[in-house]
Amino acid sequence: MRDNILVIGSSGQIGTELVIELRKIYGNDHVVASDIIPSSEEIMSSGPYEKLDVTDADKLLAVVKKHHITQVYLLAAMLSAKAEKNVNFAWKLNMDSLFNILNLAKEKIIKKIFWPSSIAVFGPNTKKELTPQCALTEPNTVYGISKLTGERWCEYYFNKFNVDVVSIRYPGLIGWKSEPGGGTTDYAVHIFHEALKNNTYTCFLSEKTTLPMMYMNDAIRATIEIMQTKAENVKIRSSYNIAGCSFNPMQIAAQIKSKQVEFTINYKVDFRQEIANSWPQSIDDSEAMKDWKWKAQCNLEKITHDMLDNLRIKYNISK
Ligand code: AKB
Repeated sequence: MRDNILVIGSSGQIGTELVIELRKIYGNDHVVASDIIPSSEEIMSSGPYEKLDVTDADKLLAVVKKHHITQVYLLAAMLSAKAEKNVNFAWKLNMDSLFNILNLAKEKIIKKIFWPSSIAVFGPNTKKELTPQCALTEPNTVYGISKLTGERWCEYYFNKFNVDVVSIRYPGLIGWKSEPGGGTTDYAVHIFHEALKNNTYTCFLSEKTTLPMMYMNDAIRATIEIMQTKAENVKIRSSYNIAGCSFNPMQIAAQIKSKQVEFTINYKVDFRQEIANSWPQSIDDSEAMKDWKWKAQCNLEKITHDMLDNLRIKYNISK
């Protein structure tokens, strides 16, 4: 029997790109997009879409049954910066959504789950450079606490109920097809849009704030690769560290300038600086490399080149 896939959060930064890639692999009719708001034109016109609030367990079950869903990618979540301003709702959304999906697998209604964790599971006392898989996890943000708690529940459901759930700890993600919403790493996407539209950007993190980042192509590939690898290769059922490249606002600005864009960056630090300060600067992803052969391909130079090229087309700006 072919797998039928439900992507929850198809209008978000990852969902917008993941649905299209999954449809190429599994066929348009086998990948159902879902969100509380409509997804991109490309998604809406190329396959099934369901309006779905994942905290509504009854509606979720109805959608899963209607489309004979076997696999779920749960991407709906409130990210770090927004969660700090919406503590109770962020906790409810991030935890209820996960339990609703884990329980579907526990009851054998679905077979496999992808659930994203984040570098936000680490905290201010964690080793900052090449943070290992099993480093100290003492997050001090609502988002980080929800992701760490989610990791523990994923491992628990795997051990106790044999639920086939896999997860990766995403760094900050950069892509041109959609904009991020509510994260601390969002600056690394907005900077490209503003560079091309206004030739200037005011950054909410200080110039030397180094964070782990990843290009969306790598993130989508990692997501699909861990779902497709044999279950016995997945030795870690909480969540895997994965690394792309690390850089700070000053370095990304220098790359943008080196591509002949007239550009100035200013700094106006806000509450997101404290969140960024609590996170690692770079990640050791050797466990993912060993277990399911993960390897990132994009560096800052390639990301900058690709982002500017694609956004120039999007905004109809000539070189
Ligand atoms: C955020 O900034 O909140 C996210 C993340 C690192 O998980 N991009």
